[in-house]
Amino acid sequence: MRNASAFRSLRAPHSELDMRAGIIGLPQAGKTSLFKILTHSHLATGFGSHEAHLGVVRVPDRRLDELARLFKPEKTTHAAIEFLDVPAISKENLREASYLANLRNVDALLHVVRAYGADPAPARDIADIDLELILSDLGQAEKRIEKLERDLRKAKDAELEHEFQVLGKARRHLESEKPLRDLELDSAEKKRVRGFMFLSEKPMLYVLNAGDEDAPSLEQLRQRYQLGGRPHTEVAAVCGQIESEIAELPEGEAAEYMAGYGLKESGLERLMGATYHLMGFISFFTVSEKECRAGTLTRGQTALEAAAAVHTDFAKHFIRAEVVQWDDLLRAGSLAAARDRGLLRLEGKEYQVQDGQVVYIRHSG
Ligand SMILES: Nc1nc2c(ncn2[C@@H]2O[C@H](COP(=O)(O)OP(=O)(O)OP(=O)(O)O)[C@@H](O)[C@H]2O)c(=O)[nH]1
Ligand SMILES: [Mg+2]
Repeated sequence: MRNASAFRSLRAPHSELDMRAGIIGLPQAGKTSLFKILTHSHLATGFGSHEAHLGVVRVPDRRLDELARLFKPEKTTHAAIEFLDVPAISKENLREASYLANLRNVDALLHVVRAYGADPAPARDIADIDLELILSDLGQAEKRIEKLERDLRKAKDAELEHEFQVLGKARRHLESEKPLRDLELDSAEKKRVRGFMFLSEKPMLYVLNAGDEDAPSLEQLRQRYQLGGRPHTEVAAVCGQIESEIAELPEGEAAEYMAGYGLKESGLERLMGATYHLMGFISFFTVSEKECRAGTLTRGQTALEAAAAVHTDFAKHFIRAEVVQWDDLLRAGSLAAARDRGLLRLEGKEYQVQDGQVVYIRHSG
């Protein structure tokens, strides 16, 4: 855990991150409360803070824990997501180069929306913040377009022409006050746009921060405010106040409090589920006496990509992948036993890894 000025560039303390996410929202929406729920850190909330916070969260996974009980490895490594809590979004902040740079560097945004207290208006708050992101992107796109126009007047260049054409599309979309995350592009165009790290292009998790009275019915908030159905977005809810306090308690006490409030799972588990769903992430596992580890892929990624995620050499010298569903392996008791029972399947480079599979890479390296 580190504190850092919001206006300095924050760098990841760990190189092995599965994802980076930025927490944004209006003043007092509950951003720091959410950060505490995620990172179990002890921070003061409610001071109109000008500090940014950076924390790495180990993604809880019962499947990995059970595999680790079987293999008793020296090391168990959960997936890791870095969260960045920045001061409230405002026109001023969005003009700060370092504030922008921090947000541009994340893979997804979590927008904390006030759904507690008097007259909550999540749809309005979401529209306001989305508009700020859109205007910031528009400024950025226009600046680049002007430069491209100057350069293209001097010399023709196919690459620059393509960039010019894609940015024109993006600008028209932004001018109609729509976020880039719902602009349809082909894969070459998408790659171009991604290079600019536009804020409104990032997948977005809307996190409704509800009052205590909504604790037993958090799943219903999404319907109440009708926030579903937007492309590349997902909706989750927390009770910021109580859940950030519960996050500071020892595990046994936490369970008791959660039950008392009618909370069915921890805020961390709920938010991780929504984040994985938003990103289209699946988990695969690698197991040995040395290390049991959760790896992250997006749905549709292959055995070769899993190998590369474990070790670049494994991908280079890839022969075959042996795959087995985590609970089949657990019941068999060992990889050898699973192999004997025909539970291990031999797959090639192009095989699409499924959520919950243990992947054993055979390589010639
Ligand atoms: N009643 C109620 N108050 C809340 C809830 N969540 C947050 N608050 C209030 O809002 C204050 C701010 O919460 P924070 O998590 O610090 O909000 P923030 O978005 O980080 O605020 P800034 O960083 O100042 O923009 C808290 O101290 C609470 O007083 C909630 O669920 N219920
Ligand atoms: Mg804060």
